[in-house]
Amino acid sequence: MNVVEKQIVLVGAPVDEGAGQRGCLMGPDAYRTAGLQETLQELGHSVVDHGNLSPAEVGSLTPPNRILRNYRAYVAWTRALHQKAAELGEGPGFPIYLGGDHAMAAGTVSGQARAAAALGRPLFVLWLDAHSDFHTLDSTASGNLHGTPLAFLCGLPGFDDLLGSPLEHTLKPQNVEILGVRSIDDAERNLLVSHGVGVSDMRRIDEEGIGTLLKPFLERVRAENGLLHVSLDVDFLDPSIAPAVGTTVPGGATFREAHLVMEMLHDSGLVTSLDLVELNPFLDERGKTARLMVELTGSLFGRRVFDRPTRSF
Ligand code: NNH
Ligand code: MN
Ligand code: MN
Ligand code: MN
Repeated sequence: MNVVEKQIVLVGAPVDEGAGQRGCLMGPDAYRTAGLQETLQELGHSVVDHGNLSPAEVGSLTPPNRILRNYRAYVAWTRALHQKAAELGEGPGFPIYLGGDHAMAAGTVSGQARAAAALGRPLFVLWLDAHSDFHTLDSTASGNLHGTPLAFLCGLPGFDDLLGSPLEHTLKPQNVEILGVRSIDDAERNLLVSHGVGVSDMRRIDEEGIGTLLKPFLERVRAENGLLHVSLDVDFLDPSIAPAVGTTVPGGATFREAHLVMEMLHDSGLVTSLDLVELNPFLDERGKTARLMVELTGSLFGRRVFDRPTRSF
């Protein structure tokens, strides 16, 4: 086996306030129950579980828009996760953030970006999702804050409360690739286009193949000596194989497409941190989705059915 042993750190982020439905707070324990740690250890990695994080204490805040739901919790979680990710990102371990809804990525990715900047490396982000999560606090129509983290991370205005000051280490929109998207609100579409975010929707996946789309992005990460954060939203997957998510959208990635992405990411050796987000165990069918997410994570960490020389992408 051509597996490079990694020191994996599990961080539970039971963020429940960003989604429209409750239940994502049970996500970290569902991954533990589905055997995430054991799966990764069987692949030869060392794994430590740091347990679940708590939100930071925050003082009084005035939400900038009355439609926003649980704004204070968004701020509190972002601050706690940012701090943790900034520390882990500079260390030797590979952090896996166990969500929790996608609002958590405001903290995990901004922390990883801060660490990347301290290491003098650019951070790239692969956002595997049915949605683009590129709303500002003004443009969201649902008020569900899990629809906003990527806009915050790319430095769009209006998010200064999240860390108490403007985000210092923003992502370059061209260094973000959203793959698998099939639900974009009009306001988001305009923002994605005007900022130049990389977007590959399901139609392009159908026409060109998911591997063909992923390859040039990985080549760019390598050419620029980048670090790569992967943010995997359960709804990237087709609802038939992954029902445990509050925002299912038909026509998602198949079992094989999702595995190919993870296998290519593994072979690239480029991934340095991972979010597993939006798992809502309350909606699962006998642990099916949690188990699939664990299996996909195993593929990202070197599980292969038949050993063959590692291909580089
Ligand atoms: N765009 C919608 C909103 O802002 C849906 C976001 N929901 C997600 N994102 N699950 O991944 O409400
Ligand atoms: Mn999402
Ligand atoms: Mn700095
Ligand atoms: Mn989504």
